[in-house]
Amino acid sequence: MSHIIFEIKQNVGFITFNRPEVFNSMNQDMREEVITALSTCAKDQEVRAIYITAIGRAFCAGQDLGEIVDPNGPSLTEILSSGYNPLVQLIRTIEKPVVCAVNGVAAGAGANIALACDITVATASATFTQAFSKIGLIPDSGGTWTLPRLVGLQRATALMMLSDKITATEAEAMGMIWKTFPDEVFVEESQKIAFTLAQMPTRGLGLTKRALNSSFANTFENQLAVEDVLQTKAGSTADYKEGVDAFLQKRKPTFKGE
Ligand code: T3D
Repeated sequence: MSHIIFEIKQNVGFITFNRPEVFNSMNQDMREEVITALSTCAKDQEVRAIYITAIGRAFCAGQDLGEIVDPNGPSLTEILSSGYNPLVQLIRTIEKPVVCAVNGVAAGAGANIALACDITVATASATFTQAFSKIGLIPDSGGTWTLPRLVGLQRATALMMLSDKITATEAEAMGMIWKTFPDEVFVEESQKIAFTLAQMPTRGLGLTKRALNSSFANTFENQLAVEDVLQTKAGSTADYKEGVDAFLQKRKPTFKGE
Protein backbone atom coordinates (compact mmCIF):
# COMPACT_ATOMS: atom_id res chain seq x y z
CA MET A 1 0.00 0.00 0.00
CA SER A 2 1.57 3.31 -1.00
CA HIS A 3 -1.12 5.90 -0.17
CA ILE A 4 -2.20 4.67 3.24
CA ILE A 5 -0.56 2.99 6.21
CA PHE A 6 -2.46 -0.03 7.53
CA GLU A 7 -1.54 -1.79 10.74
CA ILE A 8 -3.23 -3.76 13.51
CA LYS A 9 -2.30 -2.94 17.12
CA GLN A 10 -4.06 -4.08 20.28
CA ASN A 11 -7.13 -5.29 18.35
CA VAL A 12 -7.49 -1.96 16.51
CA GLY A 13 -7.12 -1.66 12.73
CA PHE A 14 -5.33 1.64 12.07
CA ILE A 15 -5.94 3.19 8.65
CA THR A 16 -3.79 6.29 8.13
CA PHE A 17 -4.17 8.38 4.95
CA ASN A 18 -0.70 9.15 3.65
CA ARG A 19 -0.66 11.59 0.71
CA PRO A 20 0.16 14.73 2.73
CA GLU A 21 1.57 16.56 -0.31
CA VAL A 22 -1.98 16.80 -1.76
CA PHE A 23 -3.71 17.15 1.62
CA ASN A 24 -4.53 13.42 1.54
CA SER A 25 -6.95 13.95 -1.34
CA MET A 26 -7.92 10.62 -2.87
CA ASN A 27 -7.15 9.10 -6.23
CA GLN A 28 -8.33 5.72 -7.46
CA ASP A 29 -5.38 3.78 -5.99
CA MET A 30 -5.90 5.36 -2.59
CA ARG A 31 -9.64 4.64 -2.60
CA GLU A 32 -8.89 1.01 -3.47
CA GLU A 33 -6.33 0.77 -0.68
CA VAL A 34 -8.79 2.15 1.87
CA ILE A 35 -11.47 -0.30 0.68
CA THR A 36 -8.99 -3.20 0.95
CA ALA A 37 -7.96 -2.17 4.47
CA LEU A 38 -11.59 -1.81 5.59
CA SER A 39 -12.48 -5.21 4.09
CA THR A 40 -9.55 -6.78 5.95
CA CYS A 41 -10.76 -5.18 9.18
CA ALA A 42 -14.26 -6.55 8.55
CA LYS A 43 -12.98 -10.13 8.12
CA ASP A 44 -10.10 -10.30 10.59
CA GLN A 45 -11.32 -11.56 13.99
CA GLU A 46 -8.35 -9.91 15.67
CA VAL A 47 -9.68 -6.46 14.66
CA ARG A 48 -12.38 -5.31 17.10
CA ALA A 49 -12.34 -1.57 16.33
CA ILE A 50 -11.12 0.61 13.46
CA TYR A 51 -9.33 3.96 13.74
CA ILE A 52 -9.07 6.24 10.70
CA THR A 53 -6.76 9.26 10.67
CA ALA A 54 -4.16 10.94 8.45
CA ILE A 55 -0.62 12.20 8.28
CA GLY A 56 0.19 15.90 7.89
CA ARG A 57 -1.79 19.14 8.15
CA ALA A 58 -4.97 17.79 6.52
CA PHE A 59 -7.28 14.88 7.23
CA CYS A 60 -8.47 14.60 3.63
CA ALA A 61 -9.27 17.24 0.97
CA GLY A 62 -11.71 14.88 -0.78
CA GLN A 63 -11.34 14.02 -4.43
CA ASP A 64 -7.87 14.56 -5.91
CA LEU A 65 -8.78 17.28 -8.38
CA GLY A 66 -5.73 16.37 -10.49
CA GLU A 67 -7.32 13.01 -11.24
CA ILE A 68 -10.57 14.41 -12.62
CA VAL A 69 -8.85 16.62 -15.18
CA ASP A 70 -6.72 13.71 -16.39
CA PRO A 71 -8.21 12.66 -19.77
CA ASN A 72 -7.23 9.04 -19.00
CA GLY A 73 -8.67 9.20 -15.49
CA PRO A 74 -11.92 7.62 -14.29
CA SER A 75 -15.32 9.26 -14.93
CA LEU A 76 -17.36 10.87 -12.15
CA THR A 77 -19.68 7.85 -12.23
CA GLU A 78 -16.76 5.40 -11.85
CA ILE A 79 -15.23 7.47 -9.07
CA LEU A 80 -18.43 7.16 -7.06
CA SER A 81 -19.59 3.67 -8.00
CA SER A 82 -16.24 1.92 -7.53
CA GLY A 83 -14.72 4.33 -5.03
CA TYR A 84 -16.50 6.53 -2.53
CA ASN A 85 -19.79 4.58 -2.50
CA PRO A 86 -18.33 1.17 -1.54
CA LEU A 87 -15.92 2.91 0.83
CA VAL A 88 -18.62 4.63 2.90
CA GLN A 89 -20.91 1.58 2.59
CA LEU A 90 -18.19 -0.47 4.26
CA ILE A 91 -17.77 2.06 7.06
CA ARG A 92 -21.53 1.97 7.73
CA THR A 93 -21.97 -1.81 7.48
CA ILE A 94 -18.87 -3.29 9.14
CA GLU A 95 -20.25 -4.57 12.43
CA LYS A 96 -17.33 -3.14 14.42
CA PRO A 97 -17.01 0.43 15.72
CA VAL A 98 -15.21 2.85 13.40
CA VAL A 99 -13.54 5.85 15.07
CA CYS A 100 -12.46 8.75 12.87
CA ALA A 101 -9.78 11.07 14.25
CA VAL A 102 -9.84 14.24 12.15
CA ASN A 103 -6.33 15.69 12.48
CA GLY A 104 -6.75 18.70 10.14
CA VAL A 105 -8.97 20.06 7.40
CA ALA A 106 -11.64 17.65 6.11
CA ALA A 107 -13.13 18.78 2.80
CA GLY A 108 -15.58 17.36 0.25
CA ALA A 109 -15.61 13.57 0.27
CA GLY A 110 -13.01 13.77 3.06
CA ALA A 111 -15.55 15.48 5.31
CA ASN A 112 -18.30 13.03 4.45
CA ILE A 113 -16.07 9.98 4.99
CA ALA A 114 -15.35 11.36 8.48
CA LEU A 115 -19.07 11.88 9.13
CA ALA A 116 -19.92 8.34 8.00
CA CYS A 117 -17.86 6.91 10.87
CA ASP A 118 -19.45 5.81 14.13
CA ILE A 119 -17.56 8.12 16.46
CA THR A 120 -15.88 11.15 14.87
CA VAL A 121 -13.55 13.30 16.93
CA ALA A 122 -11.30 16.15 15.87
CA THR A 123 -8.28 18.05 16.99
CA ALA A 124 -9.17 21.60 18.06
CA SER A 125 -7.39 23.17 15.07
CA ALA A 126 -9.20 20.98 12.51
CA THR A 127 -11.80 22.43 10.14
CA PHE A 128 -14.61 21.02 8.02
CA THR A 129 -15.94 22.22 4.67
CA GLN A 130 -18.35 20.54 2.31
CA ALA A 131 -16.45 22.25 -0.57
CA PHE A 132 -18.47 20.58 -3.37
CA SER A 133 -20.61 23.63 -4.18
CA LYS A 134 -17.50 25.70 -4.89
CA ILE A 135 -16.69 23.51 -7.90
CA GLY A 136 -20.26 22.95 -9.08
CA LEU A 137 -20.74 19.43 -7.69
CA ILE A 138 -23.29 18.05 -5.27
CA PRO A 139 -22.19 16.57 -1.93
CA ASP A 140 -21.51 12.83 -2.21
CA SER A 141 -20.02 9.98 -0.18
CA GLY A 142 -23.32 9.78 1.67
CA GLY A 143 -23.18 13.39 2.87
CA THR A 144 -26.71 14.26 1.78
CA TRP A 145 -27.92 11.35 3.92
CA THR A 146 -25.59 11.74 6.89
CA LEU A 147 -25.28 15.48 7.46
CA PRO A 148 -29.02 16.39 7.79
CA ARG A 149 -29.41 13.49 10.24
CA LEU A 150 -26.54 14.82 12.33
CA VAL A 151 -27.27 18.55 12.32
CA GLY A 152 -30.78 19.02 10.87
CA LEU A 153 -31.93 20.13 7.43
CA GLN A 154 -31.41 23.89 7.79
CA ARG A 155 -27.79 23.65 8.92
CA ALA A 156 -26.98 20.88 6.44
CA THR A 157 -28.37 22.92 3.58
CA ALA A 158 -26.40 26.03 4.55
CA LEU A 159 -23.19 24.04 5.07
CA MET A 160 -23.62 22.35 1.70
CA MET A 161 -24.69 25.38 -0.34
CA LEU A 162 -22.25 27.90 1.16
CA SER A 163 -19.34 25.46 1.77
CA ASP A 164 -18.21 27.65 4.67
CA LYS A 165 -15.22 26.30 6.57
CA ILE A 166 -16.28 25.61 10.17
CA THR A 167 -14.07 24.86 13.15
CA ALA A 168 -14.01 21.56 15.03
CA THR A 169 -15.53 23.35 18.02
CA GLU A 170 -18.44 24.59 15.88
CA ALA A 171 -18.85 21.08 14.45
CA GLU A 172 -19.02 19.65 17.96
CA ALA A 173 -21.52 22.29 19.11
CA MET A 174 -23.92 21.45 16.27
CA GLY A 175 -23.67 17.67 16.83
CA MET A 176 -21.73 17.01 13.63
CA ILE A 177 -18.96 15.24 15.57
CA TRP A 178 -18.70 13.64 18.99
CA LYS A 179 -15.85 15.63 20.60
CA THR A 180 -12.97 18.00 20.07
CA PHE A 181 -9.68 17.50 21.90
CA PRO A 182 -6.89 20.05 22.43
CA ASP A 183 -4.17 19.50 19.80
CA GLU A 184 -1.58 18.37 22.35
CA VAL A 185 -3.68 15.44 23.65
CA PHE A 186 -5.65 14.66 20.48
CA VAL A 187 -3.75 11.55 19.36
CA GLU A 188 -3.69 9.99 22.82
CA GLU A 189 -7.34 10.79 23.61
CA SER A 190 -8.70 9.72 20.22
CA GLN A 191 -6.73 6.46 20.25
CA LYS A 192 -7.96 5.79 23.78
CA ILE A 193 -11.53 5.68 22.41
CA ALA A 194 -10.56 3.04 19.83
CA PHE A 195 -8.55 0.95 22.31
CA THR A 196 -11.47 1.07 24.77
CA LEU A 197 -13.99 -0.02 22.14
CA ALA A 198 -11.67 -2.84 21.04
CA GLN A 199 -11.93 -4.41 24.50
CA MET A 200 -15.72 -4.13 24.70
CA PRO A 201 -18.32 -6.73 23.59
CA THR A 202 -17.69 -6.47 19.83
CA ARG A 203 -20.78 -8.37 18.71
CA GLY A 204 -23.05 -6.25 20.91
CA LEU A 205 -21.51 -3.07 19.49
CA GLY A 206 -21.88 -4.41 15.94
CA LEU A 207 -25.55 -5.24 16.53
CA THR A 208 -26.07 -1.76 18.04
CA LYS A 209 -24.69 -0.31 14.81
CA ARG A 210 -27.04 -2.52 12.77
CA ALA A 211 -30.01 -1.31 14.84
CA LEU A 212 -29.02 2.35 14.45
CA ASN A 213 -28.52 1.90 10.70
CA SER A 214 -32.09 0.70 10.31
CA SER A 215 -33.70 3.20 12.70
CA PHE A 216 -34.14 6.15 10.33
CA ALA A 217 -36.11 4.13 7.80
CA ASN A 218 -38.34 2.46 10.38
CA THR A 219 -41.49 3.30 12.29
CA PHE A 220 -41.19 3.09 16.08
CA GLU A 221 -43.05 -0.24 16.05
CA ASN A 222 -40.80 -1.71 13.37
CA GLN A 223 -37.72 -0.58 15.25
CA LEU A 224 -38.99 -2.32 18.40
CA ALA A 225 -39.20 -5.50 16.33
CA VAL A 226 -35.61 -4.97 15.14
CA GLU A 227 -34.50 -4.57 18.77
CA ASP A 228 -36.29 -7.84 19.70
CA VAL A 229 -34.38 -9.79 17.07
CA LEU A 230 -31.00 -8.18 17.70
CA GLN A 231 -31.29 -8.38 21.50
CA THR A 232 -31.89 -12.10 21.19
CA LYS A 233 -28.68 -12.38 19.16
CA ALA A 234 -26.73 -10.24 21.64
CA GLY A 235 -28.10 -12.32 24.49
CA SER A 236 -26.64 -15.47 22.93
CA THR A 237 -23.04 -14.18 22.90
CA ALA A 238 -20.28 -15.31 25.24
CA ASP A 239 -19.55 -11.65 26.04
CA TYR A 240 -23.09 -11.15 27.37
CA LYS A 241 -22.61 -14.11 29.73
CA GLU A 242 -19.21 -12.76 30.78
CA GLY A 243 -20.65 -9.27 31.38
CA VAL A 244 -23.39 -10.56 33.68
CA ASP A 245 -21.08 -13.04 35.49
CA ALA A 246 -18.45 -10.32 36.07
CA PHE A 247 -21.06 -7.91 37.43
CA LEU A 248 -22.46 -10.47 39.87
CA GLN A 249 -18.98 -11.58 40.94
CA LYS A 250 -17.91 -7.93 41.38
CA ARG A 251 -14.91 -8.27 39.04
CA LYS A 252 -13.75 -6.61 35.82
CA PRO A 253 -15.13 -8.42 32.74
CA THR A 254 -12.83 -9.86 30.09
CA PHE A 255 -14.63 -9.60 26.77
CA LYS A 256 -13.36 -11.62 23.83
CA GLY A 257 -15.55 -10.23 21.06
CA GLU A 258 -17.45 -13.54 20.80
O1 T3D B 1 -15.34 12.64 -9.53
C1 T3D B 1 -15.66 13.45 -8.67
O2 T3D B 1 -15.03 14.50 -8.51
C2 T3D B 1 -16.78 13.16 -7.74
C3 T3D B 1 -16.31 13.09 -6.38
C4 T3D B 1 -16.17 14.21 -5.67
C5 T3D B 1 -15.71 14.14 -4.27
C6 T3D B 1 -15.12 15.43 -3.77
O3 T3D B 1 -14.49 15.36 -2.76
S1 T3D B 1 -15.33 16.88 -4.65
C7 T3D B 1 -14.48 18.08 -3.63
C8 T3D B 1 -13.01 18.04 -3.89
N1 T3D B 1 -12.28 18.81 -2.92
C9 T3D B 1 -12.20 20.13 -2.97
O4 T3D B 1 -12.76 20.78 -3.84
C10 T3D B 1 -11.32 20.79 -1.94
C11 T3D B 1 -10.17 21.51 -2.61
N2 T3D B 1 -9.25 22.02 -1.63
C12 T3D B 1 -9.51 23.12 -0.90
O5 T3D B 1 -10.58 23.73 -0.99
C13 T3D B 1 -8.44 23.58 0.03
O6 T3D B 1 -7.23 23.06 -0.41
C14 T3D B 1 -8.70 23.14 1.50
C15 T3D B 1 -9.91 23.87 2.07
C16 T3D B 1 -8.89 21.63 1.63
C17 T3D B 1 -7.44 23.53 2.34
O7 T3D B 1 -7.12 24.89 2.10
P1 T3D B 1 -5.69 25.46 2.53
O8 T3D B 1 -5.67 26.90 2.17
O9 T3D B 1 -5.41 25.09 3.94
O10 T3D B 1 -4.62 24.63 1.65
P2 T3D B 1 -4.28 24.81 0.10
O11 T3D B 1 -3.10 25.69 -0.05
O12 T3D B 1 -5.48 25.13 -0.69
O13 T3D B 1 -3.86 23.29 -0.29
C18 T3D B 1 -2.64 22.75 0.18
C19 T3D B 1 -2.08 21.84 -0.90
O14 T3D B 1 -2.94 20.73 -1.11
C20 T3D B 1 -2.01 22.57 -2.26
O15 T3D B 1 -0.88 22.04 -2.96
P3 T3D B 1 0.46 22.95 -3.13
O16 T3D B 1 0.05 24.24 -3.78
O17 T3D B 1 0.98 23.14 -1.72
O18 T3D B 1 1.35 22.09 -3.99
C21 T3D B 1 -3.29 22.12 -2.92
O19 T3D B 1 -3.21 22.18 -4.32
C22 T3D B 1 -3.38 20.69 -2.45
N3 T3D B 1 -4.78 20.22 -2.48
C23 T3D B 1 -5.75 20.59 -1.63
N4 T3D B 1 -6.89 20.00 -1.97
C24 T3D B 1 -6.63 19.24 -3.06
C25 T3D B 1 -5.29 19.39 -3.39
N5 T3D B 1 -4.74 18.76 -4.45
C26 T3D B 1 -5.57 17.96 -5.18
N6 T3D B 1 -6.87 17.78 -4.91
C27 T3D B 1 -7.44 18.39 -3.86
N7 T3D B 1 -8.74 18.15 -3.57
